[in-house]
Amino acid sequence: MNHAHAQVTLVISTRNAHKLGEIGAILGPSFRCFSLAEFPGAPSVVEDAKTFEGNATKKAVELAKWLATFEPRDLPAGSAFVLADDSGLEVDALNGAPGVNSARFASASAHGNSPDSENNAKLLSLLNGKPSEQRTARFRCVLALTRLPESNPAATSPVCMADEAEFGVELFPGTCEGRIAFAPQGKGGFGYDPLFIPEGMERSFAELGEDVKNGISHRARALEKLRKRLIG
Ligand code: ITT
Repeated sequence: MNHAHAQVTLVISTRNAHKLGEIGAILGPSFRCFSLAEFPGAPSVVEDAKTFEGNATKKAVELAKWLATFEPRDLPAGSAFVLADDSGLEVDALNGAPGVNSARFASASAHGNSPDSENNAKLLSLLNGKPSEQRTARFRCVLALTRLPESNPAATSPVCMADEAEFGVELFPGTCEGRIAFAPQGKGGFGYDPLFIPEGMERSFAELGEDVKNGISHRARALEKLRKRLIG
């Protein structure tokens, strides 16, 4: 390992490849990121909390517990963390919906994600007839960070009994204000990006491209706080 360039190791607790790509691009080379693709047995988490904070915490802690208990591989203990991102879109005219349900807005099931195109179509239809000034919205992101506990070579699952409090989760919020367009615009990004026009701009996140988005997004703002906390 090259110690001239100190790295923080993160295991990113997401199954959303777009989020993963943005997190890696924003954090850059000072962070060594593992994804869930490298841990195919990791449990999937039921996101049933009512807040972004609650769901981000669940995603971080459940993966940390599993990694410590079942995956004694060579993650550098002490400087390795699990990072989870829970995020979504809050539309003022819809009293904050879709909010924590953003990924499954158009889904009949409480836990199954729905396709982005269906979520966007549902949002547009609910805002049908609303003028620009009634289309204000924000993206919100809450990151949850927890240190990876030392795995126990004796393999008697020391953290099985641990509850969430023991994991000392730190939360990093970020928001990006904007408004909802009248029709999808642009092909970049993911999720609601074709419908989200950030404040002060005329084009959507999907049109602005990843460099612009990653400079001002909710995720970028939350990750900036995380970077300050971990490497100053
Ligand atoms: P993981 O839980 O595995 O991380 P997920 O996609 O299910 O993946 P969330 O529960 O946090 O993640 O839901 C986030 C949803 O909010 C996402 O699917 C999009 O619909 C929307 N969203 C969040 N950030 C976004 C962004 O930067 N651009 C567009 N839509 C975004």
